[in-house]
Amino acid sequence: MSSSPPLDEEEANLRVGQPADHAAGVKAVRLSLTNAVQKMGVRKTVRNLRTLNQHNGVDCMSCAWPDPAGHRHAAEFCENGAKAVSWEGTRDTVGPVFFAENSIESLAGQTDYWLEKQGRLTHPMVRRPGGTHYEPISWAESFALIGEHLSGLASPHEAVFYTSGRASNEAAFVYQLLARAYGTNNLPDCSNMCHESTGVALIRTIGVGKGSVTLEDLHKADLIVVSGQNPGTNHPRMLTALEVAKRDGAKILAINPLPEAGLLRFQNPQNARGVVGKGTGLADKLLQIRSNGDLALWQAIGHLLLKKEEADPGSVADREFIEAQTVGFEDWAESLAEIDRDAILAATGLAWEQIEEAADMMATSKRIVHCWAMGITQHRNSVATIKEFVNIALFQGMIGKPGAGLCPVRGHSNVQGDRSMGIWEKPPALFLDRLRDEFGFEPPREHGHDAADAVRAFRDGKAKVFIALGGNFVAAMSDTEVTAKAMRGAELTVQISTKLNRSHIEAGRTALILPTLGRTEKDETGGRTQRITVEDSMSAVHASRGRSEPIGTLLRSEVDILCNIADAALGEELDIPWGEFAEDYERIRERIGRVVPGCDDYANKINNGGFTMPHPPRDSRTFPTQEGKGVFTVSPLEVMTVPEGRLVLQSLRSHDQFNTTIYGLDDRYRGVYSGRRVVFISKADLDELGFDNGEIVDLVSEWEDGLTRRADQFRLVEYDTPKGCVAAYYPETNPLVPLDSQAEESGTPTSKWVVVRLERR
Ligand SMILES: Nc1nc2c(c(=O)[nH]1)N[C@H]1C(S)=C(S)[C@@H](COP(=O)(O)OP(=O)(O)OC[C@H]3O[C@@H](n4cnc5c(=O)[nH]c(N)nc54)[C@H](O)[C@@H]3O)O[C@H]1N2
Ligand SMILES: Nc1nc2c(c(=O)[nH]1)N[C@H]1C(S)=C(S)[C@@H](COP(=O)(O)OP(=O)(O)OC[C@H]3O[C@@H](n4cnc5c(=O)[nH]c(N)nc54)[C@H](O)[C@@H]3O)O[C@H]1N2
Ligand code: SF4
Ligand SMILES: [Mo]
Repeated sequence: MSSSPPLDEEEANLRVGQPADHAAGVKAVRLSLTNAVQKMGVRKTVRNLRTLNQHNGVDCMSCAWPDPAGHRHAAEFCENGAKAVSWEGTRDTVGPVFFAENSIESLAGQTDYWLEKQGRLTHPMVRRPGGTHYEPISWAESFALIGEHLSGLASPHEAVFYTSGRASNEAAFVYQLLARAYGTNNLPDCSNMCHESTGVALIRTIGVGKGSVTLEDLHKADLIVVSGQNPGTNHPRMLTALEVAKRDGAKILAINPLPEAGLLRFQNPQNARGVVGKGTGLADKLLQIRSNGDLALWQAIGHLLLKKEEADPGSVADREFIEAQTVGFEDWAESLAEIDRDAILAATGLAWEQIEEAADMMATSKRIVHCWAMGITQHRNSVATIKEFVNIALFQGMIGKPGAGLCPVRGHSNVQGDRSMGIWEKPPALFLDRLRDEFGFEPPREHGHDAADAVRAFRDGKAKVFIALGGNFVAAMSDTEVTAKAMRGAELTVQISTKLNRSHIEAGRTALILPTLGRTEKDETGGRTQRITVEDSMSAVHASRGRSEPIGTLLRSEVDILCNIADAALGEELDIPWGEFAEDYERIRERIGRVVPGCDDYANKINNGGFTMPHPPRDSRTFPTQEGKGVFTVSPLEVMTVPEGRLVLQSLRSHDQFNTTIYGLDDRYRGVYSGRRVVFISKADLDELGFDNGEIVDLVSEWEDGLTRRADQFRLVEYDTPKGCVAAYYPETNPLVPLDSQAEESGTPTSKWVVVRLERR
């Protein structure tokens, strides 16, 4: 990056106190409301929050946690939902005057926090080759410019179409249609950096890349495993579901290197007991595992469960299910007959008794839901780890029965919907066939670039045009310096955005910023009040309609922008009615109904209140895998080690951020205030490496390419984390994650496993 943000100032303000032992409660609600009123004013706050997550209201655009099907509370949202709404609803704007006063070079010196905080983008802006500033440009000229660039490429594969998971189903459907009609499957998305490992593992083992539970199942479970996930911070309303299950006697097994506040105790702001009382103690057992110990842990648990079953046949396994509905059991059982206990203890850092206790909890439970997120998916062997606990779910018959199942907890509010709509660089043949039949053109069949391949393609001059439907690719992607340089080499970058971010600064030679409506804003494209649709983490699909006045008169909806780009790039070439799509999104929903598997009669179902996407393993215990059965798999145990004097860094989130959007600099759950450049480290490591708690260090990452990657000026904070495992916030640590450090099979950057050393300043 051209210059470094004001690190000294941040360090001077940083305060560190005690971590909290519980999440949410009145304080969370009070903070979020104060914050909302400050940003939006009282009237807008009331209007926006009253309809948030209500039937016929606005779907929360923060995380993908589902809403209850029937009765909803008056305040059916959490602190994060309120923050996301007020962040979007701010009255501050950045328009032509701001860009005239702030050169791109000066913006490069600001933090991500500062950039987004400036307000909502209101005008289409362009930076021409060699320009020092963004200047206003008309919409018509913007579309023409994109059309010219796309028409001028030697091959359609020189264009890359990125999507962040906030885009609506309608926008996503139109976008993938545009990319494929143009001739490429270069459709990377934030999923590539997020739950891709989940998709790969689940498609192989159960035939569907999505979770197999509903909210009801969570409520009915008698054991909920929460691994590699921090719900208090990232999916706060999941705590309500855990509380409901606990009230009915469920147990919770948490697996995490950190004792995260929300896993320990929860005060539910929506019931009086939670507000006044001590709240619900959540996790019955916390396994403070070493980073990347999960594969070893699940193999050990598998081994123990197999032994219990052998000693008392029928006590643990669902024999009938295994027999009738699965393949590969014998091989799996054989592979775990003997295990290397020392390797397992080294990998997990746990005591054998702890593993035995966890296995007992599994063995004695009848309805188990397994939840997981980034602590599992962002490792080199993520796919193997997920396959391993799927083995156990198959062994115990925990798929497709009430109160049990697999629950990957998604991040972005519509990331799952975007995939359903065809945002995928590796589209299934069936999807492409149906697209062809509906629109009368032959879509490209060869796979496109995922996120990491896209960076390589720009770095190597093989890609030239980058279009982003939302998101902040440069800051979210690994290897920030490499990614930024690659993007600067693009001929054209187009960012369809609501707020200013790093990707507008580290942009192509010609760079466009196209301001778009947020989800809370009224969309009157084509003179109609339009609705959009989304799919949550549990496959429920429904409509969302914004009600606020848009922050500027020039803003356009994502669908409108994409249809205009398509028109400019493809014109009359194909018989696709882009204009009609933009005028009435119902026309898009009709096409979704005919193209997207599982979405038959989409438009009508949406008009009747929504529906849940079919999921054969969940619905009928049938498995659309190659074998037509649930598939047990065997994965070799690999214990990842770290050279002497080095540490494993995991990069994670605070509750005061949404990915690269930093709402504020506090993380009260971890006791950090007014700053984010901290490294959580164990006392044992401080002692062994000879550093003091509170000392300022630089982080240096080491990778096989021999390049040195640095992130400077972090304060060491003594914390309850396993020895050898340190943690710091993302995106600040993304410069440390090597581009080529990716999960096997899924290609996800290994954001939870980066080998670093600390350097004294
Ligand atoms: N407030 C807020 N909410 C969000 C987001 C946000 O940025 N802020 N982002 C959204 C998005 S896109 C996503 S994907 C989700 C992310 O939701 P999470 O996956 O909960 O997010 P992370 O902060 O990355 O936390 C990962 C957790 O895994 C643990 N962990 C790390 N390594 C390991 C390991 O090797 N094994 C195990 N068992 N655990 C490990 C960490 O200690 C941490 O508790 O949240 C969504 N919601
Ligand atoms: N080191 C490290 N890196 C990670 C992760 C990690 O845990 N560690 N997590 C990864 C994960 S799980 C994810 S999902 C990715 C996230 O990657 P992205 O999805 O690319 O990033 P976001 O920060 O969510 O994008 C924020 C931007 O989206 C734009 N935006 C907000 N709302 C809207 C809208 O309604 N429409 C449009 N068009 N734009 C909008 C705003 O301009 C805002 O600046 O990051 C990944 N990167
Ligand atoms: S849990 Fe997620 S979807 Fe629900 S209100 Fe909170 S941030 Fe929004
Ligand atoms: Mo994510």
